[in-house]
Amino acid sequence: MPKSAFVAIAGRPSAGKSTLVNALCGEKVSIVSPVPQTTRNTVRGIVNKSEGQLVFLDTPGYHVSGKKLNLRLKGLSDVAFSDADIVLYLIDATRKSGPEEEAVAAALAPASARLVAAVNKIDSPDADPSAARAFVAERFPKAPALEISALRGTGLRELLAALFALAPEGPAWYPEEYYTDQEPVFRIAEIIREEIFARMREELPHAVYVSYVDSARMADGSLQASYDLVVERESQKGMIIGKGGSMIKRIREEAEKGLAEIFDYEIRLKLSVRVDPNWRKNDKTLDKIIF
Ligand SMILES: Nc1nc2c(ncn2[C@@H]2O[C@H](COP(=O)(O)OP(=O)(O)OP(=O)(O)O)[C@@H](O)[C@H]2O)c(=O)[nH]1
Ligand SMILES: [Mg+2]
Repeated sequence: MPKSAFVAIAGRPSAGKSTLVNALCGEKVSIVSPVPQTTRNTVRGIVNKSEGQLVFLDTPGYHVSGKKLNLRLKGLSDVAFSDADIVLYLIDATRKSGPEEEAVAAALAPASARLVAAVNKIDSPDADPSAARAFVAERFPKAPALEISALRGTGLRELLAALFALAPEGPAWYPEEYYTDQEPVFRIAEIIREEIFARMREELPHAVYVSYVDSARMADGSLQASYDLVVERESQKGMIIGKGGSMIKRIREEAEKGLAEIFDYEIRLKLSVRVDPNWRKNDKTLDKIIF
């Protein structure tokens, strides 16, 4: 009998969860950036092996804050941790554990019997894997603990073996050729957002969401897709447009390049910027974009 399991990836912002999902799937499933709190949705990545199927749930980095957006993101992560068959707890070996790491460990305590820990970024000269291991051994003494580099692909085979060892027998949830179940409209918005996260600094990336407007198939088979980059304030609008439109042009061009790697038809983007004051505090907007 083949095995199948939903595996929620848990960890602090920037621990490398999305990098890991992409490495495991061998495809660009979830966007990555050096800015903490990049992931805002539960993004699924599917891995098929001879043992069976693992469906990874990339979650928003666990950040405890009273802000409405953060509470929503934490809520998504909490649901994934409690629903999943297995929790894969990713610890960033380059950062000291502190209150934020303690909060993740506390949230995962109820899942301790179905938890695998992975110490990430062991390739980095700043990594202290033994400190991270000691932290895990104290909180989850019975959990398997591995050392990996999501960036380099080190230790992933052993990690998959540890996950399949915990996975129950069951049929695959998705056809074998699937590596994600995301709709194109969402994936395109995410690739645009990734370019914004790569280029904008400080508060700005967090103040943007990408909203689908419309799209049309052209006679040559390409897709013309329009999206709004929505910011919170007029001043941010200028920053995202850049001098003479240089920044938004760059975002568009780089996103189109990224999309060419994912889709087998050309996607041409039309990007506009609009202001939606304080969208991060607006329940209706959050309902639409956080899922
Ligand atoms: N050196 C090193 N860097 C890594 C590794 N894995 C991820 N990173 C880097 O860590 C940063 C954050 O990676 P992400 O994959 O976006 O992290 P995340 O946990 O998904 O972050 P959020 O979505 O914000 O919670 C990026 O700059 C990655 O390149 C690793 O194994 N080694
Ligand atoms: Mg992420």
